[in-house]
Amino acid sequence: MRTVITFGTFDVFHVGHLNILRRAKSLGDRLVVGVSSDALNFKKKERYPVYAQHDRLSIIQGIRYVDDVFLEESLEQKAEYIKRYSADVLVMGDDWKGRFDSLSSLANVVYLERTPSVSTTSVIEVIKTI
Ligand code: C2G
Repeated sequence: MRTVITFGTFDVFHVGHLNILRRAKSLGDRLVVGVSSDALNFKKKERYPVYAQHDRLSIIQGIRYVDDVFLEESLEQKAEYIKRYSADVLVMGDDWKGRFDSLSSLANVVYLERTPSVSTTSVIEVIKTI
């Protein structure tokens, strides 16, 4: 059983999110997703996500590629989460390239290319103009 773990806010779920979850799952048998908490997001981006954490958790849990979800409370706890879920592979989008190489003694660290031309920010901007 090869376990893959990945992390993200997944706010205003879009096809870029779906693509990375599908590709992450294809690297193993079980996909576990750490969904960044509202508080962690505020710390990181100085704004709260549009969707509250319990809704983002429900959406991610409902995706067919996802086997388990949990709340990611801190960016610095990735080693702990990898051990807790016995993850063999850590998947991150390539906007994080190189940032988690220090974890490669714990798991195989893979950066996947982001889906071009879609982001939560661009969706919010489009909606604002409607
Ligand atoms: N993503 C993607 N293509 C896009 C947009 C996002 O592949 N067009 C990926 C990101 O690279 C990330 C995942 O979808 O792997 C979730 O994206 P975000 O919610 O933006 O994640 P982020 O805020 O970067 O949180 O501990 C990790 C951080 O909390 C990651």
